[in-house]
Amino acid sequence: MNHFLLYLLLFFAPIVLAGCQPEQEPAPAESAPPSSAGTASSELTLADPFSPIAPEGGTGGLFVQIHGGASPDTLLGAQFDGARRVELHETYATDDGLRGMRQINGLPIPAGETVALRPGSFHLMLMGLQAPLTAGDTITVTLDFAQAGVVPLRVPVYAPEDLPTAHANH
Ligand SMILES: [Cu+2]
Repeated sequence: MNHFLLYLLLFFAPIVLAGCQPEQEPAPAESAPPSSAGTASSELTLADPFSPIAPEGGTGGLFVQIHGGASPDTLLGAQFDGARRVELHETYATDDGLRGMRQINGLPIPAGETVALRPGSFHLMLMGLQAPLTAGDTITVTLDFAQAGVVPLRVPVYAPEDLPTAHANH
């Protein structure tokens, strides 16, 4: 049932980027391949991460924007010490107009493009939380990329009304 709350959040929160950005340095990729194209940033970067609050034993969500570097990469998954496991998910529309979500093994990050993990789309799920995710906390996770390797990321935790995707008048 904790998952049900996240379900509501994922599927009914409007996808709007608020003006308030969490203070967050984009984590540089540790071993980005050398750039031959010389366009834009050569390294993959992460921006605007956030997680909604979630109870102990429940399931949390993790959202972030991934800006591709000079070479294509693939997000393979993530690790979080405070969860039993982390899964990479996508949402999809069923034949009868409903939406579901399912695990995927990798998410391509094309060179120079931004791929958003956001409610209602791709996301990471923190399953079996050993402690609650509390508003105001910051958790540290690591994202695993096929090329960039392990990239640490600090993620602020928000109450539903403070989420970057929060509805203004609900
Ligand atoms: Cu999911």
